[in-house]
Amino acid sequence: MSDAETLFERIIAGEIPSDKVYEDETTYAFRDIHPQARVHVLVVPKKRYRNVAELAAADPGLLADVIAAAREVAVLEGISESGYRVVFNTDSDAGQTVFHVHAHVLGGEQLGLFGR
Ligand code: IU
Repeated sequence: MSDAETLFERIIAGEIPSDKVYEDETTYAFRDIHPQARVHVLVVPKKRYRNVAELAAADPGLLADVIAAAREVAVLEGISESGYRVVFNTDSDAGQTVFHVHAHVLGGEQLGLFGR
């Protein structure tokens, strides 16, 4: 297991500092260190799965917790009315770099279109 694979577990454990936005029993949310929008928060389930596909197959209830936490983040960040995007980069072509599933919550400005 590489450092990148254990990084979010260490953030959740408080071993690496993070700018926490929200936490509950099953999820932890913190600001992305390289924000791609005015609001860019990562929501991570405390239990580790490699990507959203594995999470959905193994524990759909925990996936629902992640989506609900993303909604809480949007409310806390004041973007629940203006709108926001929830993204799960999944494996190579999507550019996933940290293999502990996480939802990107993006908003606070007009976002560009998807694609290349
Ligand atoms: P990705 O979906 O796996 O590509 O997203 C990983 C994100 O984790 C990416 O946006 C990084 O900026 C972010 N990140 C972070 O917030 N803190 C870190 O220490 C590291 C990556 I490494």
